[in-house]
Amino acid sequence: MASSYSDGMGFKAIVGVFAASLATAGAGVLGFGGVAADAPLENAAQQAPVDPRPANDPNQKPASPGQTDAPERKSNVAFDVVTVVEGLVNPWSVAFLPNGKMLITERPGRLRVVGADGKMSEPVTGLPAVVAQGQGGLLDVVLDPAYAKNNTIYWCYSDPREGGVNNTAVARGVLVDGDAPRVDQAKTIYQQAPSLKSNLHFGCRLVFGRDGTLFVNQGDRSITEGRMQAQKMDSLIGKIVRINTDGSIPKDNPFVGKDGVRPEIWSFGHRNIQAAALHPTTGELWEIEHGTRGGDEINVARKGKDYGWPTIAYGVEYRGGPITGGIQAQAGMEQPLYYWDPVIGPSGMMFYTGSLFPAWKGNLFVGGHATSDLVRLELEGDKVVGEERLLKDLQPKVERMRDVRQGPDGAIYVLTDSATGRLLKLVPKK
Ligand SMILES: [Ca+2]
Repeated sequence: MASSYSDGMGFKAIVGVFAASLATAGAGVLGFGGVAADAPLENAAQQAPVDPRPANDPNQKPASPGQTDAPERKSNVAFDVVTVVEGLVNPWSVAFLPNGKMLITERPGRLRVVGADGKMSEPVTGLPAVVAQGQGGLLDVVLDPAYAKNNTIYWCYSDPREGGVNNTAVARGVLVDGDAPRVDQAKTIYQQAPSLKSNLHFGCRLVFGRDGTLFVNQGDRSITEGRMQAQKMDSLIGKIVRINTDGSIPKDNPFVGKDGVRPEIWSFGHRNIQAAALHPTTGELWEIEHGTRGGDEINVARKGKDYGWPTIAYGVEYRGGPITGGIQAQAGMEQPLYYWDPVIGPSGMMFYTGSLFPAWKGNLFVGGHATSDLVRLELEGDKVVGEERLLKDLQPKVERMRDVRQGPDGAIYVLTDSATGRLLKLVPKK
């Protein structure tokens, strides 16, 4: 039943069933753990995949060894889970202000300033209206790299357009904190075009490159009309775009000056990106896409490259049946570094660089929205060599993960997605 997941929509009905299947699966995991305790960890780890559920698409084969099903690697790191804030309505993104406070978006359209003590402000005023339907609403929020000087923030959201259509948009503004926090000079700097009538697959994560340009990681809007544009270069659907902070286009974008190609495009053939981060060593953009059923995938989004959607894809349609031509590879199209089958429903990611958890340094953490866990990946260069699932037994209730970030204190912060969502903080066990 968990395979009914379709990235964020209408699966209240399956949550209960999924919790039950987790409980069943838990017994298997514990049994494996018992074996591993007496066996060399490396040997045991090479044998068992981390996710005991059956594959969504048992017929597909990875293009290269290790591209899926990394072995389980238990880190045995002891940590406490602290609730920092509760009572958030479908929180989507958290950003850390230099004064110890935080910004948190709630998908229905509210931006909150939250103190280190968990005290939540009234909604920040001055933001434009959003389409709060389906997967749409107020999504990611990030600070300007020079925030300490300019107090500027950027957010992406689902923008209602005339005629009942909408798109993913990015706006900027100056945050004025206080008893009644507000954003001044709010200005939309980017609109995904064309607008479509859909409440799905808006993406969206914002990531600053080291050169100060802004990557907007988007989706394909789910409907066929959008999906088929992921390979069309006169459309911004299914693309990662790269813009300057005033909305202008960097001169070194890959398609600047090419006839019939939108100059905003950085890379193309993307399905729905809700997780992205800059690699701390290489400075490259990594992103994770909600794939098909059996095809969530990690990519390094490189300049001008084609990531294949919907021509190639791992997995099958959520409604059943093959994707497009049912192929997973084609010359000229990039293979994902890694894919999940069964899917995790990825939302939110970060590379851990802090000092609170030395054993986790360099690991990639990903929010499991469908699996209601925190996925920890061990990397060797751009290869995933081990996987662990944390927070599966979250108390007092199992919750879906929407965002994961490293705080300035080196703790790991996780936003949970529900009508009573929380900001959690993982700290070393006392
Ligand atoms: Ca792909």
